[in-house]
Amino acid sequence: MRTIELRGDRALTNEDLERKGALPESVMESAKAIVDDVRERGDEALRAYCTKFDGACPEDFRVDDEVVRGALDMVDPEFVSALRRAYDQIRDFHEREVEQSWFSAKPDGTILGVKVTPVPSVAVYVPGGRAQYPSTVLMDTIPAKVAGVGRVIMLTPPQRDGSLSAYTLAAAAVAGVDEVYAVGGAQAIAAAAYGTESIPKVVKIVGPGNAYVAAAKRYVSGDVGIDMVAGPSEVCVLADSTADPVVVAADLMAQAEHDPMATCYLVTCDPALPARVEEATERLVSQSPREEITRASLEHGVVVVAEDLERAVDAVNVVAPEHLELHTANAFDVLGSIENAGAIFVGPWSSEPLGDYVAGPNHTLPTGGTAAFSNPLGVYDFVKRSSVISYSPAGLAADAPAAQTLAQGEGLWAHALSVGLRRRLVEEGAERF
Ligand code: HSO
Ligand code: ZN
Repeated sequence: MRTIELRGDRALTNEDLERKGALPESVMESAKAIVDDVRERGDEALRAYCTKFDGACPEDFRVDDEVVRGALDMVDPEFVSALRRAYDQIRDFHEREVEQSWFSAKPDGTILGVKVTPVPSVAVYVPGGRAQYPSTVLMDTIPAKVAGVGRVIMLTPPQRDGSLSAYTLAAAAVAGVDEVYAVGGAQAIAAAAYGTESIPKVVKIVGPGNAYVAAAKRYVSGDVGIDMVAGPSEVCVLADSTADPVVVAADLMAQAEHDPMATCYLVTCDPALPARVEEATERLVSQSPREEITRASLEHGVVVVAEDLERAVDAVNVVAPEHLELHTANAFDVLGSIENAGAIFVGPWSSEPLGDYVAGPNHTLPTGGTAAFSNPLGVYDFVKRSSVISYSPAGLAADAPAAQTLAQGEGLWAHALSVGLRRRLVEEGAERF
C-alpha cells in the first residue's frame, strides 16, 4: 500500500488518490458496435455474439421456470436458509424506503401532490465468471419488487457448458425474479434495452458487469433507465489507536479479494497502526485461496496518516468511499462528520461482509468517489414521481395575476391567454366550463 502523510495544513486531494476504473474508449467503441447491431438485427445478432463470446448459444434463451425453482433442491439446504434469512432482512429494510403518493389541499381548494408509480419492467444483469454473486441477485431484485415492479427479468451469461450456476438460480427463485434468460455481455444489455424476438424490452436495467456491460449500459442510458455505472469495489477503514490491527487487516482483505482493481484505504491518526495492519495482512494473506487477487489489489491500496481524527475524517470525505468502516473510540460521535460514503459501518462489530449479505441495506453502492453525490440502490430507483396540480376556481383567481405577469415578462402571449381566459370565467362567476 502507498502511504500519504498529511502534515500541518496538507489536506488530501482527489489527485492524491489516482482513482482507477474509467472506461477505455476502445471498450466504449466495441460496446456501441454490438448494441447497434443487436438493435438492428435482433435475435440473429444476439445469437452471433453469444456464440462468439460465450462459446455456445442456448437453443432458447429463456430458462424454464421449473429449472429455476429446481435449483433450490440442487444447492445445500443451508445455503437456501441463508438466502431466505438475507431475503427477509433485505426486504424489511427496503420496505422502509417505500414512498407514498401524497396530496395536499390549500385553503382555496387547490390540490397539489406527488403520484408515485413503479416502472413496469426491470432487467437485473448478473455477471458470469469470477464476479457471479447470488447475493447481488437479492440486492437488485428485492427493492424492485418492493417498489411494485410487475416484471423483473434476470439476464446472465451461460457457463462454458451452457448451464447456469445453481447458486444464482436459487437466489433468483428466492428473490422472486419473474423470468430468467441465459444471455450476457453488451449484447444482453442491448436486447433488454431495445427488445428482440426472444428478449423483452424493459424500462430499466440494473446490476454490475464487466467493462463491456458497463459501457453498453452507459450507451443505452437515456433510451432506458440504468442504475449506475459501477467501478471497482472499495473499502475505507477509519481507525484510531483503539482499532484491532488483525480485524482491520481482515476487513481490507475482504474488499481486496473481490478484484485486483478493488481499492482499499486505511485512514488513521495513529502513526503506529499501518505497520501493525501490514504485518497482520502479510500473515493472513498467504492463507487465502485468493492470495493473488488480494495482493494485486492491496498493492495499489492507500494509507493516509493524519495528525488528528478531525483531519482523518476530512480525508475520508475526500475519498468518498463505497464502504466506510469506523474503528474509533466513539464511532457514533464520528458518524455525524461523515458526509460522503455509500455505506457506513459503525463500530468494531460491524463487519462490511455482513452488509454484503444479510444486514438488510443494499450492497449496490456508489463507487469511485460518486458517493459525494449519489445513493445506494433503493426502492426509489424503481419508481417515478409525477407532480399533481389541480386548481380550484378560487386558487386560479389568486395565482392568475402573477402567472400572467411572468408570462408577459417572458414574451409568451399564449401562456398569458391560457391563464387569462380562465381568470375571466371565474370573474364572471362560472363554477365550471
Ligand atoms: N462488496 C461487494 C458486494 C459483494 N460482496 C457481493 C460479496 N458478494 C460490492 O459492494
Ligand atoms: Zn464484498
